[in-house]
Amino acid sequence: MKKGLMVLSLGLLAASMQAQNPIVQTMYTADPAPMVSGDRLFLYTSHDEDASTWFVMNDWKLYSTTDMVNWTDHGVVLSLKTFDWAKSDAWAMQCVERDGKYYAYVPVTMKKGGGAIGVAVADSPYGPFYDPLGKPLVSSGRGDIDPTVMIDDDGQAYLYWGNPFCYYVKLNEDMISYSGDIVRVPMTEEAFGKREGNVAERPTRYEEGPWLYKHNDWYYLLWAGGPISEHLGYSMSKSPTGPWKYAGVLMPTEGRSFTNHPGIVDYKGGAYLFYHNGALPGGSGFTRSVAVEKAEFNSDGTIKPMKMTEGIQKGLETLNPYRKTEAETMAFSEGMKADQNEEVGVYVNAMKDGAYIKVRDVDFRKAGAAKVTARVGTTHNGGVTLEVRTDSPEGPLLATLKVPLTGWDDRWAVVTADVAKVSGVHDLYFVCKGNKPGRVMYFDYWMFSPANAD
Ligand code: FUB
Repeated sequence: MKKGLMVLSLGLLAASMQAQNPIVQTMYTADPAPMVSGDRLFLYTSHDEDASTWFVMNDWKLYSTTDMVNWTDHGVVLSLKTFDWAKSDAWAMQCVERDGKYYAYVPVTMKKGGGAIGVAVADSPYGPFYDPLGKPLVSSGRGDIDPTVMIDDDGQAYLYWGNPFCYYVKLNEDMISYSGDIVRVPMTEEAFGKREGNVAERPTRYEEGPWLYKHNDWYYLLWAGGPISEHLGYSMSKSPTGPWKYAGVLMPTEGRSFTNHPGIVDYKGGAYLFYHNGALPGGSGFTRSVAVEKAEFNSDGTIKPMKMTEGIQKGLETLNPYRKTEAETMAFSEGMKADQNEEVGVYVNAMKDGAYIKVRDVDFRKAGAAKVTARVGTTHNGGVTLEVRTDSPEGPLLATLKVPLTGWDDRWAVVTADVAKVSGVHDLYFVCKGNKPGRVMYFDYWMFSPANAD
């Protein structure tokens, strides 16, 4: 599989130096589903295949951060193959933690036809996930997509989903079964607002993509609203089962994708709204990208409306360069494509001369670094280098690593170079240089050694 080497002309990416959105530039991602576990924010996403002109979606990806600006790609953690009975349409999922186990709720189209929601379980957020039921959790035949799960403070878990109607059911403590009837949420204007235009079967703004969330003493149901192109709207209640009261537009329609999809989470004292758009080069309603904004609340519990921006500008912590860091940990990149294999897991490919990775807020401390080491490879015989620079892709040169011919990306070399004087906190750029056409090089990890102890 060499999907990572296909189409996607990232060469056109004229990114502002401040851009943090979209969060992922190395492939197309959609339907963000954040989850906090321990001190890490995990972000599950669906995955639009390159050059798609329909929803061509076969697997789900995982990213994570501890600083809200540098994100690590953990690769594919679930796929249609996880579910024997699933055929296609790996759409919007959500994963929640309960008692040290991780439950991923996914919508798919079944081999026998029709949509359904499955559940997979893992002992770690990174997987491996397995299907404990061997069949769908929900298959009502009534628009079973976009599951969202929230476990309330009293331990009761709720599963909401649906398009064009919104449903919920109470999950049992095992999280893989439910009790009671499936309830259709009353689709009233009071609950979801009045839709513009006259659409008999969709009188309210609710379209799809519900996200159930509790913040202080309010329950929130965020959703993608119509008419298409979608905006994000939300409803509030004092109970997880409603009655819901329409609370307004959270994010108006924008961003070159006719769908949007909310996911909101509290993390390290802030609240963050994740969504998607078509912001990458080649981006569209079928080649989408996830993004994030900081959410702010009014004193009455309502959420301040948001526009799509360049993203979070201030990181929550610095990054230690004296620990091994994966090349797929980045704040932004240009001309890079992610892939994964058995030899090294996830890695990145430089698809053009000058392709770079930006890593934010790297703290070299007072004494600085002596050497930098990286695991790299190329199929070119000579002339390929990995430049390490600070502050911009053309900024001060810290080191130049020669990239030897290794063969294909199942063969790698660990290379080391001396580092110029540097101290304090800098944004770091790994710039891939090589003039021959095609994939310039591939890059797995990097690490500095300190000049002296501080
Ligand atoms: O990604 C496929 C579908 O598009 C999702 O299930 C919807 O929420 C919309 O984002």
